Amino acid sequence: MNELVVVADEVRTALDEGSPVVALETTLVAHGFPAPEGVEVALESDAAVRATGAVPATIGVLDGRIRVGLDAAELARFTSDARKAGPRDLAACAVQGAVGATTVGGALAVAALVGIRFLGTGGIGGVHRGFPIPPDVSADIPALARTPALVVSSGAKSLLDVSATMELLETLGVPVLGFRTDTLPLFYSASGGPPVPQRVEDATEAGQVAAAHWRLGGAGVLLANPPPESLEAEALIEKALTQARREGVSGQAVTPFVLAFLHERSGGRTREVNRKLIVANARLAGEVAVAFAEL
Ligand code: PSU
Ligand code: MN
Repeated sequence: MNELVVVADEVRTALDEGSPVVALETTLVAHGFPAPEGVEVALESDAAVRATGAVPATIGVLDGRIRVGLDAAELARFTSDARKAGPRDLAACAVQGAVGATTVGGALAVAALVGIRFLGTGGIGGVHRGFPIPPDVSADIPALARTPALVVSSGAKSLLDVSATMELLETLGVPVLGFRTDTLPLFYSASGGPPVPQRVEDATEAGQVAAAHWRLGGAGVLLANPPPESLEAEALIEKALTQARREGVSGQAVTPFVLAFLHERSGGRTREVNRKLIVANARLAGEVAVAFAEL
């Protein structure tokens, strides 16, 4: 295989046997939470995937290699000074020996390479609000459009233009499945989002739709899972975005800036909800991976 990519033994064995595997990204570890909470969230997600019977495969760049499957000591290296690694950044991170914390898009690019079909995260990136100049559309979206994998998230992060993100997903032919919901969850809150085109009632049905989509030549599928606990954060999000603009924060730095602002100004409440929904999404990704393997 590709010597740039190192797959942990446990993950390799599971893939060879056709056993369920769930990819997890590392941007939320490095940039989504203040240390050491990112690593704690990663370990909780890892455990949640294992509890379903699937094998977790956390993806990041370390020591010149794209690594698939990371242990606790390796996860601890994804500190806030890690590079944020989207699809465009993987190669340079590897060549330059930088620690690369993968986004959903970055992790999907690796998943496609090694044949992983499921990924859990908090909220995917999407179209940023107000169509800024230059426009800011997360690489998560085109990665979803081209990768045959199902991503479980609590919708798109609500700091985005969520309706525009839904429209773009439709344009790119990405099915959005509401998990026991008719509307797209808004990351921190379960309600108030745009309608989803399809609703599924359980992990098996989600696995069946994904399998059918792939048999029809389709690629990414988004399974939108409402957060286990809801929080109204819109007023704070607007403040955070204003502050980001005032400070000239742009590009890859916007999402971590806004999340950190919200975590601080909400007295840690957004952090708590964010943490719980990430773990819940990892668990659901495991359940769908297991159901898919049994189809
Ligand atoms: N979900 C979270 N916290 C995060 C992310 C997702 O709960 O920090 C990360 C993911 O890695 C996602 C990225 O790919 O945010 C999107 O960043 P951007 O909008 O810059 O593409
Ligand atoms: Mn961006």
